[in-house]
Amino acid sequence: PHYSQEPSRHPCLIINAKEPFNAEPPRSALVSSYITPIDLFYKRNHGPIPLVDDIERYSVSICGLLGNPKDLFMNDIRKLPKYNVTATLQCAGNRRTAMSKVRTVKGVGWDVSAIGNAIWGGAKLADVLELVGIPKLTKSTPSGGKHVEFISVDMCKEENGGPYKASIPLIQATNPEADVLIAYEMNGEPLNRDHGYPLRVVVPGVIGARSVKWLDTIKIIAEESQGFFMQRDYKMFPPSVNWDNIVWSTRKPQMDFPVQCAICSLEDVDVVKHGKVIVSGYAVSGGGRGIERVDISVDGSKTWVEASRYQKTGVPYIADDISSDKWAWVFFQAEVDIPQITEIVAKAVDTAANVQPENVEVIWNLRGILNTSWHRVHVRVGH
Ligand code: MTE
Ligand code: MO
Repeated sequence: PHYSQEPSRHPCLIINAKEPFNAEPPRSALVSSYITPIDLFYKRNHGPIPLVDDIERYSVSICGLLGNPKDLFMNDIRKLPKYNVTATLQCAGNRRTAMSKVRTVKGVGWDVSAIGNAIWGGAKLADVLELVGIPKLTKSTPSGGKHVEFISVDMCKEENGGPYKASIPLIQATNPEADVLIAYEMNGEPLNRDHGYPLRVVVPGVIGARSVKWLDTIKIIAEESQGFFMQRDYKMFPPSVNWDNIVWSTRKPQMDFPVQCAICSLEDVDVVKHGKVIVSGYAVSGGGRGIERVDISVDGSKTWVEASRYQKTGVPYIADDISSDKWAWVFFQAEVDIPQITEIVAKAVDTAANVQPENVEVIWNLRGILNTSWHRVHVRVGH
């Protein structure tokens, strides 16, 4: 693989790995706007960024278990109804660095910013599949338990130089309400190379690993994808499993992400002026579940205050309201009085009353995924 044709990137990004390029914005930049600017959006790659230059000839082949395979060109996709879906993409490895402090885990280290919220523009996968004769999901359509595999053009060492692959169940792919997109725009601009130009999949509410970039093939298959990133990565194992006793086939590929939150207005160890501190950050849950509550403690979790929540500045967020963005994060904010030296803690509750685990130890796993433990920052009052 060669890294001589990488795109240029914003100098603010914190680089966690250079080749393949993996980078995240500083915490404070992450929460400076509800829609994450493209150049500050985290970049998560497993190989060099592909260069698709002949857009006229670029096509996506739809094949596999169907009677009528087809190559779709950009124009075919653009002719379909266009949807703009505001959705938060989160890498399963978000907050991995903190998990690694308990016991070493394998994978690129990330602080709390392997996450971003964008307006994805494109066609619904359900409409694309209809073009090859696969009906949209209704109560009576049997899916036969099939899956839809997305195959890219990038080359990953985990795939022995082959392309990145992932799959989702056909019932999700054909459900218009699931809002799975074949996206060609991000925040109103054509997708850039880092984020999947010319086409990428966006699977809202699901770990970022299933949102395949640089899409080349959509394949209808009988079982879930046998690709590396489905079968030997991005699975959640218990703390007892280590590299000597791991049996990959005992677990399912991770899909929805659990409830998560992080404080982004403060870093370890910030020195703050006496008195009031603004504690702000993001909260999000997978599977389209909204955020019910965010609790903040400044006394080691003895007492809590509830933070205010919003998506649009100045408008209180109401979970499950039609005016709220169902697949998107929620920003929270609270003003607190802090003692001399303290740990500030944030934890979120989603609309299914799912809570975050108190400690990272209890969810430690060897691949370091889904660190959704209570988020803690240490601050000190100075002068
Ligand atoms: N798609 C391809 N083709 N190659 C990749 O390496 N990484 C996945 C996913 N899609 C990846 C991919 C992972 S793990 C994540 S978290 C998201 O893309 C990151 O998307 P972003 O770089 O646009 O933020
Ligand atoms: Mo990821």
